[in-house]
Amino acid sequence: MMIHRARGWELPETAVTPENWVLGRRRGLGLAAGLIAGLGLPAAARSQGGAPVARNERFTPGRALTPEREATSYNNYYEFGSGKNVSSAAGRLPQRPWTIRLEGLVEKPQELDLDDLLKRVSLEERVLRHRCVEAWAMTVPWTGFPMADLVRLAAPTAAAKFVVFETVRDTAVMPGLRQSWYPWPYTEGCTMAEAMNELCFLAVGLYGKPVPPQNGGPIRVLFPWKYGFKSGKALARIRFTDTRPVSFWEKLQPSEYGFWANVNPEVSHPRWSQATERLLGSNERVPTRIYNGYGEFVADLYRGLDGEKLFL
Ligand SMILES: Nc1nc2c(c(=O)[nH]1)N[C@H]1C(S)=C(S)[C@@H](COP(=O)(O)O)O[C@H]1N2
Ligand SMILES: [Mo]
Repeated sequence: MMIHRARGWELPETAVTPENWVLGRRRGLGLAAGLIAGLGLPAAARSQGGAPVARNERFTPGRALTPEREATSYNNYYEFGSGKNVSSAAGRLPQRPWTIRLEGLVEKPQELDLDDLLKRVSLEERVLRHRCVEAWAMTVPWTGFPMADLVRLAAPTAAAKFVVFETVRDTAVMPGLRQSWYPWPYTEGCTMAEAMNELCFLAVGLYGKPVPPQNGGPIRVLFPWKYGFKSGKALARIRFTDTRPVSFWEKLQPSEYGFWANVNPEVSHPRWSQATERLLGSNERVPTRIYNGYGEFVADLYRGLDGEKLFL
């Protein structure tokens, strides 16, 4: 029997107003239609039960949307520099044609054209909270599809235990790649169970438009319950392996960044308290929640892993 428990983010919160909800929803649906038109998908793929791209209401954000301008102008993207103002530099990254390679321990290694891939999945919109380890946060509407759908396309073998997400390495437009002390390409990873979790999402749209390059266009992964650095941008390769990958930040600074990186207000980063977070576009600080408030969906993934550094 299902017993309804209040989810973390259903607790009263100052930022929520009915206006935000109504506006956000209408705008989301309207612009999502634009996104699909913009991606050039066939008409058949556009209508799903009447709505162009329906918002999945299972992941209620419990917070006001971050203004689009803030979310798209305050970014972390080290390939384009270590500052937050990378949108014009990232704008030089070509978004099409784009291919993603599925490789490693899979039955069907393949190189997928992104637009072909988008014809084979069904898109939905999700408003998700994002929490950077630097203690800022945003709440934005993404369009995309569950990572589990891509895993099924790749058909990993029984030996696959981990998934590795690799960002494109485009030396022509990414000046950061010349900084040879960084372990390029930007690489992140998760367990198979995490990749199959319904919250793990591949985003191709943001605010109903293609994901802007600075936010990880044309396609990025999202782990909304983990610190933002896990959510790699501009994915070129997705690899299935039996070995736990060492990711970009973990290679650079293993005392500060680990493999799991689940959000936890009670486990401080060596340089930042994680107790609260600043909402982009406002002066407000709000309490941070364990698993970024998504514990109901993901806490089970970590049962029996008590010896692991789950929050680093
Ligand atoms: N390829 C790549 N992906 C990346 C990063 C990066 O530097 N390069 N930064 C990460 C960090 S630290 C955060 S907080 C988020 C920021 O996403 P946003 O700019 O869309 O807010 O992207 C993550 N993904
Ligand atoms: Mo971050």
